[in-house]
Amino acid sequence: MNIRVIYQDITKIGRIADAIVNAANETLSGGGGVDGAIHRAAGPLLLEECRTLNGCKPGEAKATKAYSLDNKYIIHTVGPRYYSDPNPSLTLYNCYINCLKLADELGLESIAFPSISTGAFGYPIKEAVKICCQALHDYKPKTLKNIYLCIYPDINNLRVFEEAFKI
Ligand code: AR6
Repeated sequence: MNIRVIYQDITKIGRIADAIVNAANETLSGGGGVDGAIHRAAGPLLLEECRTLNGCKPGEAKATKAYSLDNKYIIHTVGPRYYSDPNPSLTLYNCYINCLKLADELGLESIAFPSISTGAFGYPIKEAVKICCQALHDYKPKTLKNIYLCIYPDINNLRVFEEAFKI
């Protein structure tokens, strides 16, 4: 898998990513941060489909259509709340792995991730990037070829990801 760290609003990555990942919450009914941006960009039909999914547990992943966005799918995952999750590193690891698995099940070649849990859910960026690195390193892809890590809008977070993923 090619892994690229990019400074990019994930809602504007366009069709180079077959799927974009949403850092959602258990209700899948929208919110702030990247979740809010994705719902605004995809349009109100996204919320209608999300309401049929019966929520999502931390570490799990569920796919919807992408509606007004140019991607084929949105893969919604729920990261750990750093200060209350019983095992935040395992939950975060599961988020990345389950999104990758779902993308492969859908036959996708490319997927874009935001930095899951490092905003409202309070996961320290330096710890989160290690988990992200480990998960992407451990995963054995089937159809997936390109992974984009969309780090935005915080430049410091970008530097941390660039440092961790430099070859
Ligand atoms: N593109 C890429 N990354 C972004 C964008 C964007 N458009 N907007 C923000 N980020 P957060 P969480 C970064 O809070 O910590 C929501 O209310 C942001 O700077 O979006 O998993 C949900 O509904 C940060 O580095 O997600 C949940 O309730 C990263 O994305 C809760 O927040 C993740 O920040 C989930 O919290």
